[in-house]
Amino acid sequence: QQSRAQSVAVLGAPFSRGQKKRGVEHGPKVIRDAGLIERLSSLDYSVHDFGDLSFHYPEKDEPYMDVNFPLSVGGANKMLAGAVSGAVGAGHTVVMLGGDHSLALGSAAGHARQCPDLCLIWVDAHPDLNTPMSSPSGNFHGQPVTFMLKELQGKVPEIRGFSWVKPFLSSRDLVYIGLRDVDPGEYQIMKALGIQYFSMRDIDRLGIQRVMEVTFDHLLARKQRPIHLSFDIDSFDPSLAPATGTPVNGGLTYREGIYITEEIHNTGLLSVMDLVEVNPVLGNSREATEATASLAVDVIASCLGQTREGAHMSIDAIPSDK
Ligand code: 5AB
Ligand code: MN
Ligand code: MN
Ligand code: MN
Repeated sequence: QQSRAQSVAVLGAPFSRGQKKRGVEHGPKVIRDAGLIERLSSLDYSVHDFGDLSFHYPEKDEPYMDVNFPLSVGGANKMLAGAVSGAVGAGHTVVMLGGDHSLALGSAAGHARQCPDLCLIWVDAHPDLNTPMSSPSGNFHGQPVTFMLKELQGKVPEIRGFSWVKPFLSSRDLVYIGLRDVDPGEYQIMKALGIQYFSMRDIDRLGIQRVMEVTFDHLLARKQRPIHLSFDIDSFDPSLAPATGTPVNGGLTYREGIYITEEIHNTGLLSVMDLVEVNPVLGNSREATEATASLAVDVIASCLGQTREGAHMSIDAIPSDK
């Protein structure tokens, strides 16, 4: 059915300095506790759990323009880039567990070292496309895409901790899905670069099936290439994913979210995925936190081939007592 090597590497990145709320560094633990490894093993994969990266933080890490913790963010992403690159190079499909969304910079940059022709699907309430000058918060988790885009080279200042970063993505190789909270500077960049995006309003108008069709036309029609999926759990409606740092009303339904990931799996081209912004400290109850983590597991399993029509495990015949 699928031709890709079926071995999955799970890589935890317990990092939270891309924003100011504590707790998101526990994302990898709660997602594992929700049964991730067992779920992936029950699909047809050999699962390699690489554990969590351990980041070290400089004692002094003053803001640089509107980037808080520049040395921590730059350093963690550099380390993550090496880990992702290594895992992809070793033939794994990679699942990166955040941590906040600043980590997508390192994850995608490491992926691009092995797969320079990758394309990026960004599922999020937010485009994370502020520059260090336009950011309203100073939080780097609202800026990682800016540092990936070749067209924005020259718009980003040199920042301590970021000297290793080279833009690697063309704006036509990026599609956003789920947007509903876009800052003025972000909107201006999306329009100026002609970035393909589907806001929640677009999903209302077109339906999620058409959205995915146009997404793949846009990214894959010219040529088949590896997909990097960066999935922010806040793309879902807060009623489904309450335990996250920047919830926005009017998000994806469960069925829309899972349809997106099923379709990505069906391309056979998923190479690396990020699952970020699960923050167990922000759930109002234990149930709320567990529901969010369990949703994250569903998203990941669906990306890797879990279907709603029945598992396609290696059962060759209808069981009988013969
Ligand atoms: B997330 C905001 N645009 O830049 C900013 O959760 C929010 O990774 C960013 O999508 C949200 O601070 C970052 C207002
Ligand atoms: Mn995000
Ligand atoms: Mn977001
Ligand atoms: Mn499959």
